[in-house]
Amino acid sequence: MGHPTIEAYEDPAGGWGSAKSLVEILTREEIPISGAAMLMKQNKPDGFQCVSCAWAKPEKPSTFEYCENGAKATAWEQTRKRIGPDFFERHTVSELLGWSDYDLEEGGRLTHPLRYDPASDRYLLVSWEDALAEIGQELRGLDPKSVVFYASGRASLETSYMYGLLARMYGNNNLPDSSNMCHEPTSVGLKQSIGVPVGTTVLKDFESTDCILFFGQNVGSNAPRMLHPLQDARRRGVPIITFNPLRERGLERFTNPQSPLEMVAKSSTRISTQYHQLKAGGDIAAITGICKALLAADRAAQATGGVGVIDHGFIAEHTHGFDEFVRYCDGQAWPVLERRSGLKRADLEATAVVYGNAERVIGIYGMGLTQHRKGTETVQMLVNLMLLRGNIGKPGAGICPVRGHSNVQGQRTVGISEKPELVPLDRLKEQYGFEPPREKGLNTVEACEGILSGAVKGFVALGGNFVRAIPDTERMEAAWRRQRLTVQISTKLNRSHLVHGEISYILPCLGRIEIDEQASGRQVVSMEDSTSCFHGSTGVAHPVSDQVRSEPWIVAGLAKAALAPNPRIDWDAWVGDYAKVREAIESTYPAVFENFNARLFEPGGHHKPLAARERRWETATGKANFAVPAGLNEDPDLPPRGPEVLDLITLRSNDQFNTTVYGYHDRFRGVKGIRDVLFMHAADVARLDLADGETVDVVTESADGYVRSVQGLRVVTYDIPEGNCAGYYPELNVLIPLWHHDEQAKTPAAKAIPVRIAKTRRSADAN
Ligand SMILES: Nc1nc2c(c(=O)[nH]1)N[C@H]1C(S)=C(S)[C@@H](COP(=O)(O)OP(=O)(O)OC[C@H]3O[C@@H](n4cnc5c(=O)[nH]c(N)nc54)[C@H](O)[C@@H]3O)O[C@H]1N2
Ligand SMILES: Nc1nc2c(c(=O)[nH]1)N[C@H]1C(S)=C(S)[C@@H](COP(=O)(O)OP(=O)(O)OC[C@H]3O[C@@H](n4cnc5c(=O)[nH]c(N)nc54)[C@H](O)[C@@H]3O)O[C@H]1N2
Ligand SMILES: [Mo]
Repeated sequence: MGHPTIEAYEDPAGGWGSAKSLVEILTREEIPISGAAMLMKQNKPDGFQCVSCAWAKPEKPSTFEYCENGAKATAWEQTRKRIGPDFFERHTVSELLGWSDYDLEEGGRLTHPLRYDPASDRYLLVSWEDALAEIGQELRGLDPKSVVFYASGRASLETSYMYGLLARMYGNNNLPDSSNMCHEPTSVGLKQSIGVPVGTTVLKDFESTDCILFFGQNVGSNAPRMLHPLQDARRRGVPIITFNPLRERGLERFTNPQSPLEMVAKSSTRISTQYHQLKAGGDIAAITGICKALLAADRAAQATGGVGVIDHGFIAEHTHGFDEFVRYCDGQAWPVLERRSGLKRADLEATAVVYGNAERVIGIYGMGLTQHRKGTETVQMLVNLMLLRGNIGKPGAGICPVRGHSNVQGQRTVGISEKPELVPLDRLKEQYGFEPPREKGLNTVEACEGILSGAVKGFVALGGNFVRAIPDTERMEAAWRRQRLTVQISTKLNRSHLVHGEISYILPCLGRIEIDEQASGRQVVSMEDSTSCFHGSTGVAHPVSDQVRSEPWIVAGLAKAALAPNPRIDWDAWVGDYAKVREAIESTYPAVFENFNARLFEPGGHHKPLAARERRWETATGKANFAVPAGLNEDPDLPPRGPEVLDLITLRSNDQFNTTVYGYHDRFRGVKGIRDVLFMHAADVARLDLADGETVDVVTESADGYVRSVQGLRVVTYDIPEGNCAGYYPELNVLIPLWHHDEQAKTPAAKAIPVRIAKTRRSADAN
């Protein structure tokens, strides 16, 4: 990782830095530059869908329809490096527990099915036949209610549909997915407010929007391809107003690395026209202020005989709860809004002026809104603002949650949900002739609670790195080991393999980039992007080993091993031809997947119907609902806190995909060679008698009796609001108490965790 350096980065997002970073990773993963031709197939109609983020893919892809981080994801999956049984001859599991996330995955692709052997403390080679037989036998021996089927949002629609069916035929709805840690407040909040659990914006809306509000999403690192429509919008003069505690480079300036002209001229586009560095958890207060300013402007306009600033026609015809919402806004005092948001009244009024003058506004957001104790209310507060001027259900406008994993939204669409009411269970019953379980299943937080209490005894994971992604690492790891059975379907080694149950398997699978040959020939799969658009995907690279299996093959294998045969499901036929799975999906969801096989490769994909886009409101009131928050605090935590308690934000660097750490270079934030850092405001550094570069320990402020601490973080003085600090996920997950989650959606609140900071005591003092 080299010598750690911290220095301000002056270049725009994209640009030459991005090109250089790409060459570095292709070289490190030993991918010959000719192999980089693979990248030309990324997000193309005849190629594969990128395995990185879920951002929409355009109808007319450019030659290089990938970004720096998408290319890194490809290089990471297609690395020449391998982890086979010989790797475990050299390393015991206990030894590997001391390795970093980076070192574990950097070992390469998993090539063989493995079973944990307690006698030697190693994973040993096992045949697929024996693996599936023992897992099946164990699953049959466990109470179905005690087993969890997790999914990390990468697996295809086909695999996900089969996986959901496996869980339900086995006997539970315990189907949490990464969405539970991510955009669940979107699913819950938008459904209540506007009747759809997903965003209403499509790529085309970016072409005609005339204002963009951007809350809590780090586009330059986490959805870089979105910088293209943002840049286009800016060129048309569209204002972009950003609310983010940190000054993220992608939200400031962008050079398109795929434009020779911009690269040579070193020109860049200014992205945000206003940048408001609010306090973590200050969004409810900030948006309340904007709404308050709009309502005031509206009254003033009406008093002078004008038509007003808010869309009274839309509100009367389409919404419910407006009067109560107005009373709420009127009841909030400016000084309180200023204190809680950390912004000035003038900033919020300035936003209101721009917003009020625009006809078609898009409201974009990410984890900065959802990962809070009041994440759902915060999302709904943004919807309230959109509703004031009818910005839902018209071209060029809409709400735009930026989803995480490339098929996380799609997994929910085809039945990976712990909420039985979201799945057409009667239809499944009719189609497959079994009685689907009707009681609610476990979401991520409840699964963790079940593991802590001992109620959960078996855990099957379709991808991901659950143990590392969840809060309360120390408590959870200890409890995790008490499980009877853990099964991980994975491409790369990670900590969730090392912290394992009594009986534990690693089942290696093909990645989406690889060619998938089955009985009927070469298979294609499908996914849904952030804008509810379905795309087909075709693998192009050779499988990493002849011992890896496709995800549908593995899920079918588990189903055949664990379930009694069902004459209406021929798992082998599905595996032989995924088109048959798509037919089954269409039959379960006829309205959403009409003509699925025929439309799979339509240029630009095809959209699923969304009632809210047509201003049909599938809510309890039949209208779009204004939702009044219970208070201004996104994080109503502990009783009075002293000034020494800071709010910690955990976030991603530019060199990682979730728990997958590609490297130690967070270029835009100027941090190289180190991840153990704590970004702090200079005034807090001084007030706490610390110094830049000094090493500190961080302890969570919690009244539940557990001590959660991280030692040895390096202080980096940074442009972040006073009272906030920030550091990297997943290293800091140990600091997040499990109870620190959104009340409604139960999403772990990974932003604004109350912590205390102190100088690291040298080991001599500590003894
Ligand atoms: N390269 C890459 N791409 C990714 C991922 C990755 O790890 N790497 N992860 C994928 C996944 S699963 C997801 S969910 C997305 C995540 O993408 P993001 O939603 O961008 O997630 P974070 O990195 O957590 O960053 C959240 C942003 O919110 C800001 N923020 C923090 N607290 C607050 C707050 O209280 N209010 C406001 N307004 N802003 C706040 C932070 O400063 C940061 O800029 O990206 C996806 N794409
Ligand atoms: N503190 C804190 N915690 C967070 C967050 C945060 O912002 N802060 N963000 C949360 C969010 S938004 C999310 S989405 C979760 C992410 O949680 P997860 O989705 O569980 O984690 P990932 O890191 O994406 O999983 C990486 C692993 O997936 C496996 N994998 C990769 N590709 C494939 C594939 O094609 N098939 C299969 N079967 N396996 C594959 C590899 O083995 C790899 O090691 O973390 C959450 N945790
Ligand atoms: Mo996510």
